Amino acid sequence: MSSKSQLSYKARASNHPNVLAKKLFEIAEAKQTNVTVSADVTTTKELLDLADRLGPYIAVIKTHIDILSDFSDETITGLNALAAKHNFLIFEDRKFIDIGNTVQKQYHNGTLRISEWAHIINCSILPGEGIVEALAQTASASDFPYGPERGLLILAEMTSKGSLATGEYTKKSIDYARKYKNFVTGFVSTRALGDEQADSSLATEDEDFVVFTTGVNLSSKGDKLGQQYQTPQSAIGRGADFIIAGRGIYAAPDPVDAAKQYQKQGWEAYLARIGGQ
Ligand code: S5P
Repeated sequence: MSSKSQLSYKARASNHPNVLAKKLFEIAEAKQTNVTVSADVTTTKELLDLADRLGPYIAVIKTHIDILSDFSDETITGLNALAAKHNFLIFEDRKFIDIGNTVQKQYHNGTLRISEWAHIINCSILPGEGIVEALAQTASASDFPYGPERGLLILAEMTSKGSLATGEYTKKSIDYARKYKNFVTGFVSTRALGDEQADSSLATEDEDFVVFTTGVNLSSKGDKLGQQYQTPQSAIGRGADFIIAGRGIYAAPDPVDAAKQYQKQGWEAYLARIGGQ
């Protein structure tokens, strides 16, 4: 586990050099939640309704904006308003995976205009270093107004059975995170990755990447399509700073009750990890 995992969110926020990481830890501390809800619903109404009802209990909402059947300006305006109302961040789980020139257009332009509204995005590093460089470049362009409020998570591992995001791929994820740490806020992974010392010459002492762990579910071990689940306790014990739950929350009989339960368990596991500081 990373040496920073034992510190409180408050301590990690205090002088974190990555603006978005600092914001994430501040929100977690203020709202006492490390829950990200994966709102994988298919209409704007369902998405905004979930965001409003679950808003008080979550730190981040994760979207797959391209699964909405009715995406429009209203989707963006509505999400932005709810993010401000409830103090959560928006993570578009677009998993960019292409050459630099293409991902810049996918991130910044097109129908979805992701860079305008998503605080956090993620990418696979299968194409190599250029994808990280390209996304970082877009976010730091002098005519890009949201610069410091944007961050990237590198998809360093996956939860699905037979995932090939392992070994050398995961190590390179750490190298690129270190190389572009102004823009790379952290990882989507099943555990903290900092200790792997992929290329230790790139590491710095103040390094503190944020770990988002998906595949969190309290009542299921997996689905019929290869998804594999762990509990909030297990994820946080392995170094997750934020737990991502989808169907465990939005498909529960009462999503608000479920969100509260994940919040409670996630927070207790975090307190146990930091030893009641
Ligand atoms: O390795 C991964 C990475 C991600 S981002 N495994 C995943 O399941 N995800 C995403 O997390 C996936 O796309 C989905 O949106 C969510 C998991 O949903 P659940 O309903 O299985 O909790």
